Amino acid sequence: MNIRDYLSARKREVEKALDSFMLPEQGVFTDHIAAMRYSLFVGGKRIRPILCLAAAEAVTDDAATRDALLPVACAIECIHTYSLIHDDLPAMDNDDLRRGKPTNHKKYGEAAAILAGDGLLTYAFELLSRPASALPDGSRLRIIQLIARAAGPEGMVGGQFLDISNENRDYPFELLKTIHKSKTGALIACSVLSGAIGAGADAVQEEKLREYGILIGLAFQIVDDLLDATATTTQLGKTAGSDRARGKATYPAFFGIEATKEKARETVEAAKTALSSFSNRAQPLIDLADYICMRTH
Ligand code: GRG
Repeated sequence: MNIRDYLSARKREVEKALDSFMLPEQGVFTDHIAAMRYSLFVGGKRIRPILCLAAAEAVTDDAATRDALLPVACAIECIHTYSLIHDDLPAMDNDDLRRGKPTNHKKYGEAAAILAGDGLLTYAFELLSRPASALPDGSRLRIIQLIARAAGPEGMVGGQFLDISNENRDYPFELLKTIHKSKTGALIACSVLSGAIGAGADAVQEEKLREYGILIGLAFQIVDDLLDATATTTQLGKTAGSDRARGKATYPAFFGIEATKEKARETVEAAKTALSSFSNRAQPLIDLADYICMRTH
């Protein structure tokens, strides 16, 4: 299956699962649930849940084990969506457009958007902690810890804090790398590692997939920096050029466009090399690394 067909098949699978796991719009909390569902289903490439499932496929061909990871994959997408809702708020990036549609606070108001984000983050952990038949309790607990760490103060939230508190300041490249790895890389890396752990990876497989996840997490953000500097708002579905407007340090600001493209390519090649000992069941992960490098939105 080529990568485009693979991505659309997995996207459909993830969206079906998300719809079945997410609370229905009914009862006394209808309006709150509608705001959560709005951002969850307004679009999105579903890269993180797809990486989680593809990592599991690289480790096992047991379909039941892979299916048991669907709640994990969906929980990660809920956390990602919460981070986008909060990132768009007036106190943060103050954006009007996300996934090509009005941001959550533009549609529902600021207070409802904050709560939609809070609801998605919390609900993700409810989903993760539900007993899943084919996922042993030991790996489930490890996955929950891993995701909490990746999303929390030493991961995405901490990275966002560093990013915001250093706007309009000159800072060393090492700090930019830390921000990229924590703000964006951590959740992507943990999507891969969760899939590996849930599928019963051995220690060597786990280490290789950890390395792959960290590298593609970094590559993803390098490409995001490039797209922000070179693509249009229509292509991106969110405001283009916002990094420069907000005085953010980025790879293109440090190295220029061409050298940044080369760094993205090198990082993706290193990620693919980390998978050299896997069977051809890891092909989707290899293709996903290339897709991350070549993506246009
Ligand atoms: C508010 C706690 C908190 C964290 C925000 C993720 C994040 C941290 C901010 C988003 C800002 C941003 C645009 C970061 C660049 C990388 C990134 C996460 C892009 C969006 O991810 P995609 O491209 O989005 O996977 P879709 O819409 O396809 O899901």
